Amino acid sequence: MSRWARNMWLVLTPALLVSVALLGCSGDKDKKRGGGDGKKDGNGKKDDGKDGDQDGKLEPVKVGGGTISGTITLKKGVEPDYEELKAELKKKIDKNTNRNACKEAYEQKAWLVDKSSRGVKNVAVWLMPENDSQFFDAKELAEKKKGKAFDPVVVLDQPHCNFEPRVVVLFPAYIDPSKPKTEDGDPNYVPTGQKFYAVNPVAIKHNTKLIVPRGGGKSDGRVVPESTKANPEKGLDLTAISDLHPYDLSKGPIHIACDIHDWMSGSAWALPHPLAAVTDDKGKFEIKNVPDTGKVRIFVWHEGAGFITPKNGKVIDAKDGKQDFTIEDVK
Ligand SMILES: [Cu+2]
Repeated sequence: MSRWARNMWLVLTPALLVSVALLGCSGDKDKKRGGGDGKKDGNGKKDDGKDGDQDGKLEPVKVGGGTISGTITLKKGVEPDYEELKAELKKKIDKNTNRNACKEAYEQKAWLVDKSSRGVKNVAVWLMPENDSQFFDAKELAEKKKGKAFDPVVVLDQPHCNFEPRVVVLFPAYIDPSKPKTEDGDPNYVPTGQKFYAVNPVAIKHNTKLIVPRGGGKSDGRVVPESTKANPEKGLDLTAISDLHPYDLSKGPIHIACDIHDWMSGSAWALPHPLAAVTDDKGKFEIKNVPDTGKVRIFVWHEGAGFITPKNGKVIDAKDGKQDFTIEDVK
């Protein structure tokens, strides 16, 4: 660099810095004008819609006394490849050192379809408020002021090298209605104290592993001490180990697996409220404490079909208490 160029640079640098600083100021001003401040100064109706969401405000939605129930069925003529599912399972089990103890796991459990009604078992169904900027105020349900809204102890048993239940909906935390967001802008979750125990009643080893989607806690896997449904606290408290909390459910479920038996598979959904259910062996579900008015979104998911509703849910009237869905296709 010549001396002239160096001198010019020395002169220009402060000038450049000043203009960058000025640009920065006006940029900030624009941001404020288009963002949250606009709402307060009455600067037009445009601002209280989408910009409000960008501000990340969370509005509580009251839960109520409504019930939504229904049946999830598999479309007539659509059949999972049961033979292939069984063959895959058998291949994995036969290779395993515990093959004799795990023989009862030969029976596939991914698709449990009732022969006469075609109702599908183990479909997870849950509700969410109409908009992402809202949350169900589940504080009273968590504190059991409104009857038993959820199971404080959920047990994941594995008596035959299979998880029982195979699909669970959990309620590890609710959003604090008095302060829905943390200083960092994340939902302000309050733990419900719900336990999610893995137990192992048999002599063979299982290491129960949770693979948790981003934002829902940490993935972990460890050997389950000998324990039964009757004394689940001797097993593993998976909620505590993985620090489970609600997350963006469009990412899919928490996958439950076992490193020792690679066919073992289960799914868990961690929700910020208990307005959720898993279908029984006739494909039936029931969700209580549904808001008395307004709209909600319903979500339906099966491990062999994925989301039956759109990933963002289907908007329904909260009073529309009957919700049946048909699984049109298998993965
Ligand atoms: Cu296992």
